[in-house]
Amino acid sequence: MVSTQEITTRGNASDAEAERLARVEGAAYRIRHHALNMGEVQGQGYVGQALGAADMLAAVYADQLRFRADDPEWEDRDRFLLSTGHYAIGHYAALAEAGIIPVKELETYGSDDSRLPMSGMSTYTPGMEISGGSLGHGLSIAVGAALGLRYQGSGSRVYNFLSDGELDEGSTWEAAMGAHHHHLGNLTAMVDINALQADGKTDTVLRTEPVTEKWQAFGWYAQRVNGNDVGALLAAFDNAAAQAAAVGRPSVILCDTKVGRGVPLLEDREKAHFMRIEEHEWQLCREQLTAGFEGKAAR
Ligand SMILES: Cc1ncc(C[n+]2csc(CCOP(=O)(O)OP(=O)(O)O)c2C)c(N)n1
Ligand SMILES: [Mg+2]
Repeated sequence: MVSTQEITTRGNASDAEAERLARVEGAAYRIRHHALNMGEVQGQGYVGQALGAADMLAAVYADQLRFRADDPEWEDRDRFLLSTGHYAIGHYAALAEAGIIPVKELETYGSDDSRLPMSGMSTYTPGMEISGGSLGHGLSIAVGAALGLRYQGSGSRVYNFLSDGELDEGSTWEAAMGAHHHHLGNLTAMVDINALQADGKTDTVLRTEPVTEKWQAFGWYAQRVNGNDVGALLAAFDNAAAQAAAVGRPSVILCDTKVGRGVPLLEDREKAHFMRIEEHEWQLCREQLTAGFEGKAAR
């Protein structure tokens, strides 16, 4: 028999989970909105990636990462390393959502003298830990950071955001081996598997599948999820945390995402790597995004 006390506890737990889910989904919606506004400043850009990865970024910034918005260099912060400099537009949107940079500043995206250049640079932007334009180096830096933090006795975690294109790079796999060798339980990698690269579809550029088995073979705790399902992402982070605490293994969350997610007009666009969006389309994109979000909330 289940006691009243247990039912109340379970009820509270599910209320807390529902609140957690709504918080992260709300953050993802605003990240998408900011990304569209920034894209409009330039009329084009890596908007499709930002929309596709918004749920991953929201799960990190609204749920996982320990940081102080008013002190981005706080020593005890967790580190979020963006490998893919061209995803900066999505990262800036997440930094604004997290309160690390002002929302108003997003208007300067890609302009002369802006702190928000089109490719992410650590010297320009608060909260941007590395300059990631040269692909395939982020995981190596993350391994060094995780190792260094452990030597210092720090409890901070390191998160590395990679793209599926970065799995073409040998350096990514060298770093993966190093992380396992050093038992880096304080390291979590997230890979945006949007099935796309600059030169075309990932499976036509270089076949990297079966991806999950590869990470497992390199000694990582690997999970593959729908990266546009916030509930699945949060569950994967919870599993990864339990795993890290139990055996000190690095974890990777392999996230299948859809380029342009949340804006039907952009979801099936050709030349999605660097999207050109016409002047009259931006408002329509925002309306589609809001309609989708409100429709979901009403269900
Ligand atoms: C070392 C290196 N090689 C090539 C490039 C050129 N480049 C820029 S973006 C990109 C595509 C990489 O794949 P991915 O990040 O999965 O592309 P997306 O999903 O954004 O289309 C390439 C090859 C680069 N920036 N760095
Ligand atoms: Mg890709």
